[in-house]
Amino acid sequence: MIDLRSDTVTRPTPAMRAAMAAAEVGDDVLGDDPTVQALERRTAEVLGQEAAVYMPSGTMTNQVAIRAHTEPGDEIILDAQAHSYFYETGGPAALSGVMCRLLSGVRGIFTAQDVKKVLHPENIHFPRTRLVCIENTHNRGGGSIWPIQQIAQVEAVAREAGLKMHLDGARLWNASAATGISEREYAGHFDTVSVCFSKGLGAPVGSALAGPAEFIQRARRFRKMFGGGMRQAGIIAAGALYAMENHRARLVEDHENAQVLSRGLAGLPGVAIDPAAVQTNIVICRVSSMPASELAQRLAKAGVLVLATGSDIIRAVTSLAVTRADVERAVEAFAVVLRT
Ligand code: TLP
Repeated sequence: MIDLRSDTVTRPTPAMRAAMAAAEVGDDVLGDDPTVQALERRTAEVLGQEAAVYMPSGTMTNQVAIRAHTEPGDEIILDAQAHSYFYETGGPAALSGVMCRLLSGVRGIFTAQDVKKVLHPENIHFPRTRLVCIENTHNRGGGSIWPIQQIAQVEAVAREAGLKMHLDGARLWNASAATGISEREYAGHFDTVSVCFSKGLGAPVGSALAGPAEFIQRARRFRKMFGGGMRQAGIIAAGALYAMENHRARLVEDHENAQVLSRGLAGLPGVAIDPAAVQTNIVICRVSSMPASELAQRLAKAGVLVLATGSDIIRAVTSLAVTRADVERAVEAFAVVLRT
């Protein structure tokens, strides 16, 4: 099977498993796991933030961030396609009791003006707006990269209005690999940053939330409350640390493979895709000759796994789990299925 469903499907490499097997561990809830601590320190350093806290998932780092930035009844501003809103099971409402003010960005990317338009005047009728969330790269935007200037403009509007900035950087690594702009430079525009080790970097489990030391201490309480306090988590943290140190540079290979895939798909009947719009490792195309779910099923029979993320939308993601040859074979499978 060629698995293009997500970059979450990657399995730990032998070297990563060796690092995990050799990890020193302790009870992290009691503050005793040296490997978790090393990962947290190193993550904070890479992101240029004061502190970081390791959690089981990107959903938890985002939702803990939202919870720690807000109180029930507050409002947060984010794109309508943002993972934190679209794919996190109603977390903002259920876990934080906040209102989501949704923006309609272009491929998940909105403007400072969009934010300005939804700010409330100081008045007893309105919820208190607290937070602007940005996702970079943007998943449902097709791995789109936020221009750093545009982040700075949004930040300026947010700061002026007294709002905090949170980055869902599940794939910040991909943005940095593609642009050469460091993770630290992107992160400098935000109060808090969530990063995932279990996507393109290929670690089996985990994400981190980075930010000011005092905020991260508060986030630790919510991590515990949400059930994310882990014990000998050094075993998995070692995989995350290994991934962050060794797998960032190779992400450009995934981006090249996404290019090969998108160019291959662009030539096929009933597929709409602009390869120039594919900036990182996520390839999204529209299909017109059959429902996307049916195409996904037929491709699976031909040995290629993709996700139908809309009635006419197919998503294919390149990662450590797929080679150039796999991607070429996937294009052939698409061609066969679409022509029959
Ligand atoms: N994304 C997954 C699915 O949930 C859709 C995927 O396959 O792409 N932020 C972003 C931008 C994400 O893409 C994801 C996962 C998360 C957060 C959540 O991470 P996890 O899966 O660790 O909770």
